[in-house]
Amino acid sequence: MKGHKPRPGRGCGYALPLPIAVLMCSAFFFLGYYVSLSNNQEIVVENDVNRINRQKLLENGEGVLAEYGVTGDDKLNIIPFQVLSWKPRALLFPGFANKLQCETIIALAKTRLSPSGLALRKGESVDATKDVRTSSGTFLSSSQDKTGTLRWVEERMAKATMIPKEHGEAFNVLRYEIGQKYNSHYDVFNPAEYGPQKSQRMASFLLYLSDVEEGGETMFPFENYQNMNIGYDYKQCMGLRVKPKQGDALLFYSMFPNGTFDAAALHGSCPVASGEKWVATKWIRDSMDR
Ligand SMILES: O=C(O)CCC(=O)C(=O)O
Repeated sequence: MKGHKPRPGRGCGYALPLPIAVLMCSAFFFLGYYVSLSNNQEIVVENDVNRINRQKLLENGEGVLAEYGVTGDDKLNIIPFQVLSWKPRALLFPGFANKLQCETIIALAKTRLSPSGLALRKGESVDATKDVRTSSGTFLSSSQDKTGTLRWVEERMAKATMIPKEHGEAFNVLRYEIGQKYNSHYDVFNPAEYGPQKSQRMASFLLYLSDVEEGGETMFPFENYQNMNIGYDYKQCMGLRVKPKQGDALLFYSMFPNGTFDAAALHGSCPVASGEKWVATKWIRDSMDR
């Protein structure tokens, strides 16, 4: 019929009074919304269950092995770590080695200690630098250790860094007594100061063999590129400090991936204030040449 006014409540296609139509439309809307939400939740919950189950398997090292290559591993390695800094790139591996392993390495090194040496810059003398590093230490290679402990540590380090163990120098096992320290320095050898180099120490891996009662932290005074313009004297203990704990390991990179030196990798050992500090350092080279 022409001129016929639309009747109220045709919104859902039925001839209903407007309030009931609005009510019903809203009810359908909310029902649809709820159903879609609960479906999504089911998916999320299912993913969570899968993730948690997988996590449990990972923790037990079971049932989650991928196909591996000729040089790969038939087991999982679980090496927890904490990123301590991106500038420099520094990681802590808590509980990397156990007490017995640490004590075995100390016993091996103890009878061979002599005052720690320094690589000298052009024109530097032993006398002028004798206060820079006051610890004693010894170099030990894994072939000198019949217990197999150093070999085990070396292999675990290679896995943690994914740098083949052949890039590592012999372990430098150090003992710091009260008051002994290592002033801040770089592990890389700047050719402008040290002359041409066949390779560089791109990373350093420190395994703490003992706790230290007080002091003895490994320090990074320029962490986050701080303190670089304050006329730092290389002796003061400042910046990021890592407290030695028996069995923990510290890894830091002295070079960027592009092969240039990271100024933030300046580091040293704060003086031991109480107790004794034992640490095994392994310098990792960017090539197998020395
Ligand atoms: O003993 C430390 O914590 C640092 C050792 C160190 O700087 C080094 O061996 O190059």
